[in-house]
Amino acid sequence: MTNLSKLFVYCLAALVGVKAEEAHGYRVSPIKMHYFDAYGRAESMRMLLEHAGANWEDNVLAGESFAAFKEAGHAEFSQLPVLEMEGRFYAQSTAALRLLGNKFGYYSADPYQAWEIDSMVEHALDFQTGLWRIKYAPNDDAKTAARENMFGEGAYLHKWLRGTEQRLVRNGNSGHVCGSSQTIADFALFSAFSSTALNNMSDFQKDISEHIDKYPNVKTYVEKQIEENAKRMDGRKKLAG
Ligand SMILES: N[C@@H](CCC(=O)N[C@@H](CS)C(=O)NCC(=O)O)C(=O)O
Repeated sequence: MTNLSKLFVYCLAALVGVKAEEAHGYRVSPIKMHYFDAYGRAESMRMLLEHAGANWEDNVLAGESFAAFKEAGHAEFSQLPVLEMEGRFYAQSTAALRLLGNKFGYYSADPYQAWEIDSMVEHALDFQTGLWRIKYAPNDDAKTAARENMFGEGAYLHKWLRGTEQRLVRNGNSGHVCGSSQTIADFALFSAFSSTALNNMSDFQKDISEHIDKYPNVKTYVEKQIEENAKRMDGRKKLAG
């Protein structure tokens, strides 16, 4: 075979390959996480995508780029995060996390198991909402009151950690909070710890980490999840929260 014929055969094979890949959906654009430069409401999804080995990337928005993103109609409720996948834009972080869970095998078709998972996702969000109330309090008095509600004697943090501990015990302290494998509940729960207690740039690190030792199952869970999410933990940008 001459060099020219070899080149022709090579090009033909490459073209057929590309067409086959397109037909089977392999050559799709990366999944995009559109969010601000923060862990916030996007971190559980980023952890899932990294754990799944998905082809994904961050698109960090702020000011003008956020305005342009909204102007383009990509943020259905004018807020972030927005997950972009296969040409569609998905708002509402919990619903988008569940979508990823379904797509990548971190959710359950069983309604009772799904409740176990969803209830922990909400539990994790309650915790983060309490912290955001402190962080974004409109004035010093409101901040002090929100801090007291969260970290005061017998306040919400203690209820929250106790509830987390009990659920982990009920699940057999398997390193996962629901069942015996990683679910969106783990990404939601661990991302809450990773953004705060494990984050030396967080305003709340000390307030939270000093209490974790009182809950041995929570402590073990966090250690196991650090290993489970090592790829994300090692590779991610350091942010305050
Ligand atoms: N329920 C929504 C809440 C989204 C939300 O509050 N996003 C905030 C950032 S965490 C936001 O976009 N703030 C900017 C704005 O409202 O203009 C979700 O979970 O996605």
